[in-house]
Amino acid sequence: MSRNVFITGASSGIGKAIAYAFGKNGDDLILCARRIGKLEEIKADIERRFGVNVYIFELDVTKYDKVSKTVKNILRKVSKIDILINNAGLALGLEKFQEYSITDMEIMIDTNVKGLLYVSREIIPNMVENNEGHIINMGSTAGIYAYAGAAVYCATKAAVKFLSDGIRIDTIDKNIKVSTLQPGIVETDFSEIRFHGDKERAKDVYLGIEALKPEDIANVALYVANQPKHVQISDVTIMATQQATGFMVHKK
Ligand code: 8X3
Repeated sequence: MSRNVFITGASSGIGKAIAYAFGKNGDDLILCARRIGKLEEIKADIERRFGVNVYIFELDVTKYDKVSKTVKNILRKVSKIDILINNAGLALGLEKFQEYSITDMEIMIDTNVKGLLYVSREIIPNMVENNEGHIINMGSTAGIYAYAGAAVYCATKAAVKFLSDGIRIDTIDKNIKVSTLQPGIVETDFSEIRFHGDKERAKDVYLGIEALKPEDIANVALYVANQPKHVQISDVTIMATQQATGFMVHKK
């Protein structure tokens, strides 16, 4: 049966791959991102390929008022959200903590932590009302293992893991599943964004390693979402074969 799947950060990378995977699976999609132009292209392509309904909304998850209004608007169109995939997130910078840009730190916290909780706080009451739902949060190996130059990014991803666990406890009697996916190195525009558009520096990150692809994470998200009603996958860590821990990578 087709489900309504709400995905944040759906215009590129892992979020976009997840949209395609669930669309192919026959689910209807509610896609949010800041770049509405990209979402328009994705909507047209997914609807044409898979014949599902795709609703798109311009959304900056860091703005609570906008999140609240947009979710109300969405719930007028589709009365029920079955699955929420909190994927929007980013890393900015890779410097020693004592030299870090305060703005970069704040943007990471606003997006990865506050954005996730704003969206969840607005959507979970709908799941509670329906007495079912599934929240899939995008954590990271960075939330398990801290690494140099990434104190704040790692802290935001550790926060994602604990928000998942806390929400799972608070919704235990409502048939709501909560899962955290913790990917390692995935080749997307992640590093280009982290290095403020420095393509050369971004390319170096993926040299000598067969990194994960966004589709690898999307497959896992779909697997997690397609379990029987009584099965809840709480956490999944996904790494490239050449990655042993968060900071231990074997480069050829
Ligand atoms: C992304 C994983 O190792 O590039 O969340 O920080 S890593």
